Amino acid sequence: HVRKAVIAGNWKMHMTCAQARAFAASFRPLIADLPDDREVVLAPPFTAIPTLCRHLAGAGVAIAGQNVHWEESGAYTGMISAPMLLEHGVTHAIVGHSEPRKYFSETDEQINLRARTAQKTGLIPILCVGESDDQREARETERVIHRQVEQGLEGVDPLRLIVAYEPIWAIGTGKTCAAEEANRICGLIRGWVGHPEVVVQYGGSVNPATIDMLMAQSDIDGVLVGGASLDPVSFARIANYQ
Ligand code: G2H
Repeated sequence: HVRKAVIAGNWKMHMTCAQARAFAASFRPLIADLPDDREVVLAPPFTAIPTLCRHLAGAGVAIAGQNVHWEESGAYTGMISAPMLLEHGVTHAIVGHSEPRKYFSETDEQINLRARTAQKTGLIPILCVGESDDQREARETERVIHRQVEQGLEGVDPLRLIVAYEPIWAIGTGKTCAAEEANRICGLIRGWVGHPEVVVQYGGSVNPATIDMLMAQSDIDGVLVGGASLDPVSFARIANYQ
């Protein structure tokens, strides 16, 4: 890999502060000898961010928000802004994950605003894209992802960006996309972004048994891990991929 690999964990709505503290204590020694060709990022729930930052300080783990609002402040009950994240030392923010796209009807336009604000304030956006089961069946995969990339990245600098390809049918289902197919789509995404240096991750049921095969692909520069990032031993094994 020419590009530095980025191994990211997305805890979704899991982990209290007490659980995050216990995770950090177990995880820290397991990643002490990580090769320097890779970076580890963790996206805990907002409430666990200060705890995790404190307990993983100096361990070489970057912290991400699971989302970020496009306004820096304002009347948006329940939302979290980029300055609020930056104040805690957060460096990345996931935008456009399929869950908020589905449950909160987030649009590509809103996701684009989030990505822009993230970059403008100094956060690295992790833009998630991916097709649903129906779209895949209808052979619309490439068209759907092309649109998500194009609209999501309008006015966004490809150099301070991560794109995660997460086929929705592979999320939390135990079905991993075949490594060669994931690689093919990640290569297309790189072409659409139009910059060879952009980091493109694969996400969707990544686990210790599939990580080595995925990371051996030429266009997969990292992974976004949900379920398997909740267990320190599993996530450390993933971070220590061969
Ligand atoms: C996809 C992924 C992490 P999981 O949502 O973003 O979750 O690995 O549980 O499929």
